[in-house]
Amino acid sequence: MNRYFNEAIETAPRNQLFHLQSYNLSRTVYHAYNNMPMYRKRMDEAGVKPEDIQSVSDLKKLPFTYKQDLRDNYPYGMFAVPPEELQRIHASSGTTGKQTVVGYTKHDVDIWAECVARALVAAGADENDFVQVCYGYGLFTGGLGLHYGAEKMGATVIPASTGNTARQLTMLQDFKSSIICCTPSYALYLADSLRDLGIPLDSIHLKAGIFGAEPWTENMRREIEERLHIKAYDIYGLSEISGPGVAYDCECQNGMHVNEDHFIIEIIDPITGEVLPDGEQGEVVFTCITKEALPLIRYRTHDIASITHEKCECGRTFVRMTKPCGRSDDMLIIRGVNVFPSQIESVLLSCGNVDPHYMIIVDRVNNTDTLEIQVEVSSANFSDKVRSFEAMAAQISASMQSVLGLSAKITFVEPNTIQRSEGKAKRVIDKRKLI
Ligand code: DLL
Repeated sequence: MNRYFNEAIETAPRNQLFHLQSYNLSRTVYHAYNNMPMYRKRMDEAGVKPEDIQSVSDLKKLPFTYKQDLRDNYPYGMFAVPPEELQRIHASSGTTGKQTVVGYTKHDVDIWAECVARALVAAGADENDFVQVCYGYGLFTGGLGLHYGAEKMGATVIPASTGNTARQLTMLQDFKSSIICCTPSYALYLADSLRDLGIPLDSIHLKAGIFGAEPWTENMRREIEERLHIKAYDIYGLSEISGPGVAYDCECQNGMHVNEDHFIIEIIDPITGEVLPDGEQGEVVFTCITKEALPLIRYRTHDIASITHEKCECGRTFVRMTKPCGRSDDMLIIRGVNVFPSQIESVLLSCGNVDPHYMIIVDRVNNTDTLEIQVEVSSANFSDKVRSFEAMAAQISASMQSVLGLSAKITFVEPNTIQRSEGKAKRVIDKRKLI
C-alpha cells in the first residue's frame, strides 16, 4: 500500500520547500498585482511592489485579505483570469445576503483534486477502495472536492451526497463502501442509526472515514472509531482557499499536514496581526501560491489553531496544524452549514412583523445539531390569535430553509422577555459541548 500520493513533495526537505514556496509566492504576487485590481490598489497603498517579494520571509510585507473583500467584489470581481479560463464555481456563506463566490481554472481543479488525493492516501486509501462521499454536492466544496480527490487517486467513488440516512446505510452495506466521507457529527449519527435499527457492524465494510467541515475533538474521534470500528481522519479546508484538502491527517493522527507546496500558512494574533511562533494559538492565515483564478494572499480564515514544524513520524515534512478549536468571528457551523447570526437576522427582519429581538439557540441532540430561533413578538401583535403565530412561524422557517439551507424551529416569546443588552447584544447561545 502506498503511504503517499506524491512522495517527492510530501517528504521534500524543508529547504527545498522553502525555495519552491518562495518562487511560487513571487510568481503569484506578480499575477495578483497585474490581474486583480484590488491587490494592485492595496499593494500600492501599502507601498509594496511585486519585486519586493523575493521569498517567504517577505510575506509579512503584504496586506491581509478578508471575506468582506470577496463580498465587495461579488460575484466575479476578484477573479484573476478571464471567464473563458474558468472551469468551476463554488460558493459559501457570506455574513449577510450574498454568498462568497470562488472560481477555479482547470489547473486549479487538478491541484485541488491532488490535495484531496493526498489526504485519502494518507488515510490508507488505495485503488481497491469504494469511497462513499456523503458531503453535499453542489456549491458547497465538500462533495465534489472529495469526489475528484478519490477519482484522482484511483478509488471508486460512490457519490451519495447528503441526507436519507436509511439509504446511506443500505449503500454502506450493499455497495461495500470501505471509506466514508462526511461531517464527524453525521458519522456519529450514522452510528446511532445503525444501533437503533439493529444493523450489525459486521454487515458494513468500512475501514476509515475522512471527516471535516466542522470542528470536532479527539474525544469525538475516539467515539467514532470505537462505534464504527474504523480509523477516523480529519480533513480541513475552506472554499476561499480551494475547499477540503488544504490540510489533512496522516496515520499518526497528530495534527494535519498543510499542503505547503500550494498554500503558505501563518498564525497571527487576530488583534495585532503580528505573526506568532510555532505552538502559539492564533488566527490561521493562508496564501495561495499556485492558484490561477483566485490566488488569495494572506487570507484571514478566522479559524483558531496553532502549527508545529516538528518532524512527524509519517515522514511528511509539511508543517502540521492543530484541529481548529474555535473562530475569531461569530460564524456558526450548523449541520456542516456555515451561518452568520447576521444572516439569520436579515431573514427574520425580511419576514415583516418581527422586532429585532431574537435569540439563536444551537444544541446537539442525538448527534445532530439543532437550531431554534426565539423571536420576540411585539406588544402590538401579542394579542393576535395563535393561528397567525403558527402561520408566521411557518413563513420564517420556510425563508430560513430557502435562504440559508437550514431548517429551524421558530418559537415566539412574550414582549420584553429577551434580555436587552447595553453593549454588544448576545444573540447566540451555543449549548453544543464538543465531547
Ligand atoms: O467546509 C470545506 C470542507 C469540506 C472541509 C469538507 C472539509 C471537508 P467552507 O464551507 O468554506 O468549506 O467552510 C470552511 O469550515 O473555515 C472552518 O471554520 C470549518 N472547517 C472546515 N474543515 C474543518 C475541520 C468547507 N476539519 C470553514 N475542523 C473553515 C474544523 C473545519 N473546522
